[in-house]
Amino acid sequence: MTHRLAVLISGNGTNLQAIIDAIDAGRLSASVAVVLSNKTSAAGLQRAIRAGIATITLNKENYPDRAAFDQAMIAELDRFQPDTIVLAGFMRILSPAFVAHYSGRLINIHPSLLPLHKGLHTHLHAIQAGDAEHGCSVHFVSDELDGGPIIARARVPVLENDSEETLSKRVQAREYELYPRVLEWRATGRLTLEPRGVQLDGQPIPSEGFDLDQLPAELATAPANSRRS
Ligand code: NHR
Ligand code: GAR
Repeated sequence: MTHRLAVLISGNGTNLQAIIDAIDAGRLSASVAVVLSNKTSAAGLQRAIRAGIATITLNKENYPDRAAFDQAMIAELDRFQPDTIVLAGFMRILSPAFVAHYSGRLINIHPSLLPLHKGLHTHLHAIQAGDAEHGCSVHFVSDELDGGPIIARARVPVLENDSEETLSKRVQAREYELYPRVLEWRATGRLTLEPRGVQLDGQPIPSEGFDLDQLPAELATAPANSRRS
């Protein structure tokens, strides 16, 4: 009955931790059915184990090509019957076959205000471009890298003396607010991807997604079962 998440990671897993914490705090009515990593060394795997969540690690060296690797991911993930596949610092590009298999169920958080700064090293690019603001975006995944339909974004200022590190920390703090929020809309069946675009409560959403700091009233309220932890 509860909405089942599969979380894909490659590294630290702090977004995974924010999701686990939101579930524990009653702010997200979902369960993490499985965590999959393409890196044996990913620290996020320990976070999953500590939370009693099943883990899968797949090493690309054991597969002849991307298609075979992605088919193996599909086979492993489908055993857990996930409702939503959550990319959380997953650093490997997904094949069209993978994207098609999970069409409308595959979501990513990207560390920029999309459509700005697609790809890697986004914080450096925002600084070098002289952007006054930066942030993160949650989007449905399509075959166009970081180009799928945007669901919501959160902004941060870029400060005078920011380094990649100081700016990324500021952005990540917002990721931990934004991702559980969006996933709660999924878990409660409010958020879907339709042929005509992203729908929330059966209505189209702005093409640049919602702004976390300017949510319409019906989205801004915390769920009834939320409690402090
Ligand atoms: N796959 C598809 N099809 N579409 C997207 O939008 C995807 C995706 C897979 C991952 C996350 C993404 C990000 O948020 C993501 C979005 C990895 C790379 C990359 O270049 C780029 C973007 C993202 C993730 N990966 C290299 C590769 O060859 C490897 C880089 C590395 O291992 O460090 O896969 O930014
Ligand atoms: C996050 O900041 C996420 O936005 C970014 O990597 C970090 C992962 O941190 N994602 C990408 O760059 C995707 N290419 P985490 O592993 O601690 O959640």
